[in-house]
Amino acid sequence: PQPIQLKDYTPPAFLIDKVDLTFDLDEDHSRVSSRLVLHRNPDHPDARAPLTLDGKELTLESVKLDGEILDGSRYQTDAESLTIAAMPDNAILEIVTVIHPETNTSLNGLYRSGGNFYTQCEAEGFRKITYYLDRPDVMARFTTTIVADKNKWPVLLSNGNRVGEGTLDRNRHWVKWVDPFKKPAYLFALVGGKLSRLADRYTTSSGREVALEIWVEPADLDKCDHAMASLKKSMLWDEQRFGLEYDLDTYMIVAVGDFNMGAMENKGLNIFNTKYVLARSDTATDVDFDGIEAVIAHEYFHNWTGNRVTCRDWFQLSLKEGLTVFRDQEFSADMGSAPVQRIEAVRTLRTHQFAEDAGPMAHPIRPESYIEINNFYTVTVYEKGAEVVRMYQTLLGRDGFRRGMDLYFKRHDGQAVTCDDFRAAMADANDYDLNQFARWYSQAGTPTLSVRGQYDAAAASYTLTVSQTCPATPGQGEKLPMHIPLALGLLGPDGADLPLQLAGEQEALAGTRVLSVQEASQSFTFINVPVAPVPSLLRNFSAPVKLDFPYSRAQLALQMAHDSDAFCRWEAGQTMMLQDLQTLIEAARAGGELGLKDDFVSAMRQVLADDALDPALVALMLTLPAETYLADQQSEIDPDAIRAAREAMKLGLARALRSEFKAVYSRLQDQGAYRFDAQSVARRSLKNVALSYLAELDEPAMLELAEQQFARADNMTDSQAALTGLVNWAEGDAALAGFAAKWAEEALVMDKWFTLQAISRRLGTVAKVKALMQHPAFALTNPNKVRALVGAFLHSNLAGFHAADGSGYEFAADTILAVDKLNPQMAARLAGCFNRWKKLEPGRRAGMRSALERVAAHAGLSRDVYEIVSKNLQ
Ligand code: DPP
Ligand code: ZN
Repeated sequence: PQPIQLKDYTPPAFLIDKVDLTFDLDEDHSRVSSRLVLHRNPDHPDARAPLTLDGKELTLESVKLDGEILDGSRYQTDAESLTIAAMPDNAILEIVTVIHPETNTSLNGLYRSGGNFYTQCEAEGFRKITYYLDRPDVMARFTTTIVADKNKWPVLLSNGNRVGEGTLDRNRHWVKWVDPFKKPAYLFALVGGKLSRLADRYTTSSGREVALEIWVEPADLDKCDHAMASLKKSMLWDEQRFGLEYDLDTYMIVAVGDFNMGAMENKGLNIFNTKYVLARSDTATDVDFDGIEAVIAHEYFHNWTGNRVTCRDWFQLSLKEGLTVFRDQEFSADMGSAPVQRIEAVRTLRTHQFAEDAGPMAHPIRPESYIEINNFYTVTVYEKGAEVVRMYQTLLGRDGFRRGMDLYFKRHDGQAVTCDDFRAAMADANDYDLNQFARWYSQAGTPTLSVRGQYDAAAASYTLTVSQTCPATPGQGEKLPMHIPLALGLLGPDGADLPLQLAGEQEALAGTRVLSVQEASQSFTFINVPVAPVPSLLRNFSAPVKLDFPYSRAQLALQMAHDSDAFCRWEAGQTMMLQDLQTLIEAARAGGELGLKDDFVSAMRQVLADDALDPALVALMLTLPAETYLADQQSEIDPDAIRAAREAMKLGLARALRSEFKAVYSRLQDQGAYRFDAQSVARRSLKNVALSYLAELDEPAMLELAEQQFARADNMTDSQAALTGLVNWAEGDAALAGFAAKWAEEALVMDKWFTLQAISRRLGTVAKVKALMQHPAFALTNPNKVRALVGAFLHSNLAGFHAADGSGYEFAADTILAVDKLNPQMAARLAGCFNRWKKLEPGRRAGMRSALERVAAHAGLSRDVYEIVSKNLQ
């Protein structure tokens, strides 16, 4: 397979004004009739270019051009296209194709799930429905008529407004939808089936009445209230924060259990993974509730950032995704605790995106080439993309950012544009030079910011020297300096913020300020600094970089106890924790003692005792970094040493702070009936962190705490937390069995049951995972199940996956190949488990290499998996 390059972009030869689709849905095939009104694109360089439509896995029945049936000599088809060489400048093209949703296991295009019909068209699924110009810069007005059996598929949905319906012969009925907004094909959606609806209403700020509908399987109707509440909050928030209103009379969300991604923002008809819709307090955890609120918001926000203004080509994916993730993060910050949301976003970025940026798949947020676009729906494009958008706001301020957004919509509503257009709107609206900032879009890799401080007592000045470097990444040897906003404060000996005054400035300002770092190395001198300060750097994580500053342990302890910036407070604790984990890892490799340092233990004790701190922040400060994150800090990865070190720290803290954890647990234990609000979530999170430490102690009384919580819990957050503590011990078996019996019918709860075992240190072995794949609730065709069991094991169980005998690698290769036959997109995600292979110790490295080579040599590999394994082997 050949890579597609950004530099090869050319505008389409034809544009489509209007498309009328008729779907005739049935059990053993479906027929799609399409009528396209096309005209030649004056912006295309060749005025006589042929028309080449994209199409895959289609059976072509007929082609009509301006009313005339074309015989086979007038067009050509191959596996991926249909070409008509002799095309008039304006034409009406009618095409009939037959497709097989009933055997479509890729979950791309039109497919079946639980008997119903659903679509997923982003990025290139529409070409599996009919021949079309399947590219986002071709925007057309869609009309869709769906015909199907009345009893089997009573509900028939598509984009826009329902304009007609009726009955036909053979017990069939039809529904017609018109979408008044032009859109790219990737935003097309169709749903047909037996579904029930939760209905509500919303009145927009200008008085538009919008009907809100959430469509789910009938048994799930009692799990939609949180999603509906989240939708209404999102609609209000976007009006208040960005002045953006909804633009159709109906907003529909449909939940489906078989879905490759989280959700999809199809115009007026979002299709969601059930995981991001369904929640009842007894089936979903606080993390699930939070995720639903964020994803509902994310897809809703796409209506403006993605749909009204879309991407010119798929290289610009971050234009809509980075921006929309940033918007949903800002929304979540306003709905809950802003610092907690921020720290969690940073954890995700560091654990997953920094790893991607350091491995064989590293790419800038605007990639320059791809083999399979589905492989570029990445944490880099999404989460690092969101950090890049956040940096505009950090540099320009909230009001400046809003001015840029307003100009972006004023210029580009109804268009398909590029990341440069967004950056130009930000620059022009604020008269701010963002030329250097463009490097964030073109350079991959995580920059390191090295900061050194020099206090001059005689001059009462403090000079920070800031240098930046960025490591080489595949295809990019040399990097140029980036434009980096560095937010900081200076702490006095009591931990309070000192006033900040740069040399040359007239007055001092209190609190945080943002320095604009643009050179490879540059200095900033603060004056009137009465004492040597402790710098509080990268406040609120103002840029997606690694920070290097030689903090002393005492300085870290001061920041942990007093920094006014919650992120820096958490970060100081993480820094100390990482230093000590590193020491433990080295000790474990050398077979030495695995003891904790006193200053670390007492800093943690102080955190636990600080009543003024948000309990959620305390919980985060006590949460150890993931094994994979620790692995990424090593020059050579020894999975067993990492596990031993991490467990030694957990057990060491549990022993040292036993009475503190017990006190916290008892204090927070009884909270009354379940509520989902920031305060209740915070209290539950700290209580359950305390329980997770106590459950490490090999003491019957502590396990009894977990057993009691498991038995009494009225909500899934507490139930899952208790079970997590129990599964590492033999006592967990009864609890696991009880859990499975109770929730056998709840697919999303069974996903938790699979994951808990896949990542457990006691149960998470290749043999156990294989056995669980035979469980009746597991299905290799269902992405949620594959992610919950296989994905969790390969990606989140470092020591289990990297078993020294290489069995994890053989299992990974076998499973990737099996899934690839069904669903290449899903298989490629699993294949990412090899991305760290070059950093493993030599024995495991060899095992991983031969597993990778076996996959690469497999005949009939998909483009998706080919791209991942070939880039790994390069
Ligand atoms: N565009 C979709 C989303 O991010 C892709 N899953 O919301
Ligand atoms: Zn998105």
